[in-house]
Amino acid sequence: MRVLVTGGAGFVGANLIRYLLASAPEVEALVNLDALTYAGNLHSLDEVEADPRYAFVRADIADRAAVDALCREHKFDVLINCAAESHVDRSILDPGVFVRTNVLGTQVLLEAARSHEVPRYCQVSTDEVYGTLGPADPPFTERTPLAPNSPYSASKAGADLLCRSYHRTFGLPVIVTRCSNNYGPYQFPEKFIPLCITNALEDRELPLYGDGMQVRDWIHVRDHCAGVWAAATRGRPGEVYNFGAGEERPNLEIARRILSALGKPEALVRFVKDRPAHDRRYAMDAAMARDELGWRAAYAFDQGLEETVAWYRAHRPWWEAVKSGAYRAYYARQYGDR
Ligand code: NAD
Ligand code: TDX
Repeated sequence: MRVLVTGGAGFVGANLIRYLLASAPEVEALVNLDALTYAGNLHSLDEVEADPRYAFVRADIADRAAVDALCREHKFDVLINCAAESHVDRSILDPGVFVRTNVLGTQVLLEAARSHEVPRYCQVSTDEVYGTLGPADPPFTERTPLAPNSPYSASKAGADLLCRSYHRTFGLPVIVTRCSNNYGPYQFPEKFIPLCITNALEDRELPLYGDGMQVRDWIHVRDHCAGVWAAATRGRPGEVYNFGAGEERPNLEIARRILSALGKPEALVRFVKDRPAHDRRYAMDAAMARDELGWRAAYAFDQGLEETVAWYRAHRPWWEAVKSGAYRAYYARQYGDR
């Protein structure tokens, strides 16, 4: 299979590429298209760079000519779109770039898949499109109405609806996956778990929004990647598949566990001003993925968090270069900076 992964220098994309090259022998060629925004870090792919099946192309998913040329050249069997602006807090500061990449960029990819007759298109989406849950509500299913609350989740919902329309209108074989919060190696330390781990390692405070009792359904990124590949290759076109591990935890509990795992004092927890429109709780019903794709999460949260803490401990150069901005100097040398 010839596979295009967009956003492969990001957290989910880099883990997906590593997962496919290690565990999917059917993948004969894999192209990673990434614009290398602040969130793209090619060092996350250092170990696969020399793999003859792998190639990197720096391009923007909203650049129709670049995407077209790539699809024409490679005749992909599967296109998996992981490229996105992904951080809720940034979407509150600057919503425009989220609409451009997440909505327009997705439309460019869908159009390219249509004109080059790519047989499978998989859109990697998120639980955030469903909005927020109360403490006693049942988890989100694929039939829960979309009710996004941030510019980020609204732009992802817009992309999901474009996917639906390309399936309905043009018969494009599109599959949408929606996953809960991921954690694991190579996650940018602006996100909650790596922020807590790296701050704790530096003896800095852990900022908890509001009362710290917001709940997320945490899943290891490798379980997400296995689900994306199962859906991309075996999912029913036109369908949506939810992924989640059923591991609901309040943020405060996670911060405390990280401090305890690293032998740091609880006094490092600092309550700060809440995020506007902060979703209180996410939880996913993944029964459809289990029944149709035979998928289930393999990681228990306690084990996964322990491994993740150990990974950040052992990979200090990776996250220090991100936090200091030194990773950008690498691109300046290789590609000319932006
Ligand atoms: P990320 O921010 O770590 O990575 C995004 C990648 O996309 C970066 O490499 C960046 O350079 C690239 N990119 C951004 N704009 C681009 C553009 N215009 N053209 C080409 N490349 C561009 O994000 P992530 O956490 O890896 O998330 C990837 C996808 O997975 C997103 O769509 C997100 O909604 C979804 N998702 C993530 C999580 C999670 O917890 N991280 C959970 C569920 C769903
Ligand atoms: O400094 C912080 N303090 C804090 O309390 C940060 C960065 C976050 N938080 C809270 C907000 C959330 O309740 O932690 C929780 C997790 O926050 P994020 O890591 O920003 O994730 P979230 O907003 O839940 O969205 C994530 O999951 C779904 C990803 O960023 C999305 O890309 C994905 O779609």
